[in-house]
Order: sequence, then structure tokens, then C-alpha cells
Amino acid sequence: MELYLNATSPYARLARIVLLEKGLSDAVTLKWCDPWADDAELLNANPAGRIPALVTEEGTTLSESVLIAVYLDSVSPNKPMLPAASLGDVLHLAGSGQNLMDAAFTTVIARKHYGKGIDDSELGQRRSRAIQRLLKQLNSELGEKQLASTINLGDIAIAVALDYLVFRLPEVKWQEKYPQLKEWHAGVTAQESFHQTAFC
Ligand SMILES: N[C@@H](CCC(=O)N[C@@H](CS)C(=O)NCC(=O)O)C(=O)O
Repeated sequence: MELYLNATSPYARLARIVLLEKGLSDAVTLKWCDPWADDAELLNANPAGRIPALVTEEGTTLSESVLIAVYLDSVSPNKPMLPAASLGDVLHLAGSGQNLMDAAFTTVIARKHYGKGIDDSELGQRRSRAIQRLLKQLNSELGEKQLASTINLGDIAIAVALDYLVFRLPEVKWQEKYPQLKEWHAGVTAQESFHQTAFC
């Protein structure tokens, strides 16, 4: 299999962490690319030009990080990313993590293309409020939760989104406002898979 990715995409990092957690590193070649530079190989694999994109053994391209995660989860039975017994909860958290990533990533891209003043636009303000509401919700849902011995897709999506905020929008300072969420995040990101995929 081949995984198209870069080192700064939260979506690509989610897919890569799942890959590592599932013990599939040797089965997947990492194809480093710049999705913003119309990389020819990426466009051939995924006409949308977006990462992550996974090309399976059969030559089928999968896009969308969560769909890639679902596929990788099915390839190996070890460490289920979507445990059946808590599927609703895990998908709820995975969705919240994706929503947080979307609001943060769109803020970053809007600033890159239109300048920081775009934050004051109606859509910029909506994104900012969404980030604040999601952080509040995640803190109340996870702040007092004991971390399970194995991590799942929900944990990964949220921890990656929180890391992305620190990486690209440090002014949000969620760790200062939510020390319990900070503790939860530290537990998840202590995993080797997070160290190996740190944003850079
Ligand atoms: N919903 C998608 C988002 C993927 C995405 O937006 N990837 C960005 C990089 S972080 C990208 O490739 N952007 C290039 C473009 O939009 O042209 C997912 O979960 O995989």
C-alpha cells in the first residue's frame, strides 16, 4: 500500500498514527508530497489533490482520513480502532476531533491566502466560536476520564486536533484554560505513534 502525506497535515497524521497503532508500517510506503503544489503522482492517485490518500494493494485509492482509518482497522485485527462495544462513543469523539481539525485547519488556510484580517470575517468568527465550544465540550467529556489502556480512533482524532492547535494556532492556549484536558492529552500523546509523527 502507499500513503500520500506531508508532515503538517492533521488529517494525514491521524491516518499515519492509525497505521502505526495497527502495526502496518511495513505494509505501507510513505509517499511524502506537497498537496498545494499539484504533485503529479498525488493527482494521479487522488484527483482531488488532497492528502491523506491511501492506495490499497488492489490499486484502489481511498481518500478522507477517517475512511482510511476504517480501512486500515479492517486490514489487521490487532488493537481495534473502532471497538464494537463503544462504537457510538468512539465515533462521537472522532467526529468532534474532525470538527476541531476542520475549524483550525480552515482558519490556518484562510489566513495563508487572505491574511490574518480574515479572522474578523463572519466565517472566521464562526470558526473561532466553534473551536471554543468544541474545547469546552471536550474538556467536560474527557477532563475527568481515565485513559483506557489502548487508544481508539476518537482519542487519536482529538489528540491530533489539540496538537494541531498548539502547532498552528498557539494563541488559543487551550492548555491554560483546560488543565484537565491537558492531562488527558498528555496521556494519549505519550504513545510512541504520536512521538514518531510529531508535527514539524
Ligand atoms: N476531510 C479530509 C480533509 C483533507 C485535507 O483537507 N487535506 C489538506 C491537507 S491538511 C489538503 O490536502 N489540502 C490540499 C487542497 O485542498 O488542495 C480528510 O479528513 O482527509
